[in-house]
Amino acid sequence: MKSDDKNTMLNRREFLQGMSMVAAGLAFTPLRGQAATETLDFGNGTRELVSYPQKRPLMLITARPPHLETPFSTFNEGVVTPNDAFFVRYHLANMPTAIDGEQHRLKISGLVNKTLSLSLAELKKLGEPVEVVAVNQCAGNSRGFSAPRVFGAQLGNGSMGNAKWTGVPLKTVLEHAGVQAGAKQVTFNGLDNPLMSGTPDFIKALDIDHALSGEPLIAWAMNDTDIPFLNGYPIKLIVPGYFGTYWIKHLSEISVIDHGFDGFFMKTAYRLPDNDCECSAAGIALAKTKPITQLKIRSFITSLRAGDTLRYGETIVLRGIAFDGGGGIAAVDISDDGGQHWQASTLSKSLGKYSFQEWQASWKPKEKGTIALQVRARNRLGEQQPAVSTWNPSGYARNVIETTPVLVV
Ligand SMILES: Nc1nc2c(c(=O)[nH]1)N[C@H]1C(S)=C(S)[C@@H](COP(=O)(O)O)O[C@H]1N2
Ligand SMILES: [Mo]
Repeated sequence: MKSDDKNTMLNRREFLQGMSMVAAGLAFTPLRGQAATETLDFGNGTRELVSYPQKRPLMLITARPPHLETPFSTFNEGVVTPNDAFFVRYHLANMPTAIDGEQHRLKISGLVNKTLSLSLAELKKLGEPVEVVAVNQCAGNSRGFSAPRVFGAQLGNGSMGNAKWTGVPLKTVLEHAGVQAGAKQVTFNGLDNPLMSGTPDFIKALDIDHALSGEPLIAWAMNDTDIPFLNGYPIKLIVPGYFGTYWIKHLSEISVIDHGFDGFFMKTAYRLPDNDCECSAAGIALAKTKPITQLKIRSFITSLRAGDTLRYGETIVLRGIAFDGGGGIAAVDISDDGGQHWQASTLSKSLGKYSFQEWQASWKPKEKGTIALQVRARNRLGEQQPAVSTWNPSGYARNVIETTPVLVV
């Protein structure tokens, strides 16, 4: 029997029971054979759809470590991204393949009065659970649209998702340990490790004020159920409004330190040009960079795909999503004339300032032919998406006004 055949026999229940990704040594063999693909609107943009445990078929970026994107049509199913459709991103190949939630411990050490090693049950007893609906977006989401092309995974718009997270505030845990004077940053590490000794571990840091602000959470539930294995079971750091890179999965170690953490994934990777536009020109070395932090404002039409055909004379309802780093979406407008005129959309009830914000607008094509529909969001801070895309060497934080060309006949 080929391992692919064996994999199809693993049912969902087997994985949910022990949260084990290994059954008979089948760790992370994607379920192939459907031969289904999705094609992104840039060069070499065809992606195979593959099934991993607890996941519906997602777009395969890399198999080891698993990197999966959400097909964009998912975002039209609802404002909350289902767990089985949520994207997956890992950096290190030596990742856990089986985790016993009851045995898992979260260690808190460094500049604290008392070093802690907390079980999930102990963590849950530290305080009343809190909930936040928040967008997890990879810094490299939409990187594939960068022009000139940049290094790194050529991602479409599916490396983002919106979920309800339940957990305990990081602040509560840190206060339980007792933060000492002189604390400057807090570092976060998960169970995954590098495969080779020269590769740096994936560790991220937050400033102490941010860590103690009450906003970051240590979550054990995603959309009211266990966090899927590939999204960080059994606990994950949630940093509302910040890019996904800070949202450490399989969180196992927290350390309070008296200096700025200078590990590879803070000091070298996940950085933006340190200037007002956070942008640079291709081929010119960057003078100064800074860590990427908050999400930039974005919006999408989800109810139409590029190339869809519409009937002249018919009014349709356009739908989509918008989000930002927590300022709160104030308005989403659409344009069918290259941005000369904008029509206001109606915003649905908000699920919170860190959530996808649903919008809709009635629209009637004024002429036949190809029409470029555009969508633009503005937040309560007055920030608005730019009409022209900026560029940075890693293709991070793309947030240009999106255009969906449709054919009216
Ligand atoms: N332990 C661990 N946590 C991690 C990462 C990782 O490689 N290891 N990658 C980060 C990055 S860059 C992103 S975009 C998000 C992706 O979260 P998801 O896989 O749950 O969608 O996880 C973050 N947390
Ligand atoms: Mo990421």
